[in-house]
Amino acid sequence: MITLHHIPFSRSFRILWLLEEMGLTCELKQYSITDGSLRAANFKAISPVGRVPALEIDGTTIYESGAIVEYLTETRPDLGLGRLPGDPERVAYLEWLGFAETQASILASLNMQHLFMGDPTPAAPVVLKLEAARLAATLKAMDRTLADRDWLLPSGFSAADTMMGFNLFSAPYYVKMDGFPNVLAYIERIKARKAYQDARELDGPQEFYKKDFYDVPQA
Ligand SMILES: N[C@@H](CCC(=O)N[C@@H](CS)C(=O)NCC(=O)O)C(=O)O
Repeated sequence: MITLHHIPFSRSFRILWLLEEMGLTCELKQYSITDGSLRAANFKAISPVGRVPALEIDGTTIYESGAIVEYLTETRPDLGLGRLPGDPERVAYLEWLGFAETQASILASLNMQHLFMGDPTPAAPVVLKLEAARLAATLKAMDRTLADRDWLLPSGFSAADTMMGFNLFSAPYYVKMDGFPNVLAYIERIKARKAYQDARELDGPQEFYKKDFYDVPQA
């Protein structure tokens, strides 16, 4: 039995999607970011600062999405979704796993300020502008990479795409995507994958974004 601790439209989607790509079924334990369930003592025993994803598997429990991805791909190498030591794409693969959190931390900052810090502490426009520009820079790097390939690594789809791909469903709330045509085409390729579609069915509706685009407010 595999158990995934999950919030719809959060980083735990990376793992839900990867499990679908691997043909592994899991039990989903659903949480909400706003109802206090992440702060409960029984969940903090699983994930010390109360964050998702956390995965119970093979008699152990792992938190941190990148660590979970590495564990899953390294313990199931026959499924071909990781790039193990010795693989010529190993370095690029590890870079994308880490870069996914560089990009996600910017998104988390934008989410925090646009969605969770309303009155009486309005977010600072200068910070929002800076974070949107930093997000655009990460999209530019992806767009350059995707100019000559379908997936982030030249040999084809990998778990790096589930780590990075998840971020791309939040980025358009903060950055106009028309400047990144290769990323837009990549998003369409992701949406066409059966495992992605099946994971979305299991995911449930997102509860964060209330409008299509969050612009930088005028100072
Ligand atoms: N680096 C961690 C970040 C996990 C994380 O921050 N998850 C968010 C959801 S996307 C969360 O659980 N936030 C709850 C909170 O901050 O209270 C990972 O990649 O797993």
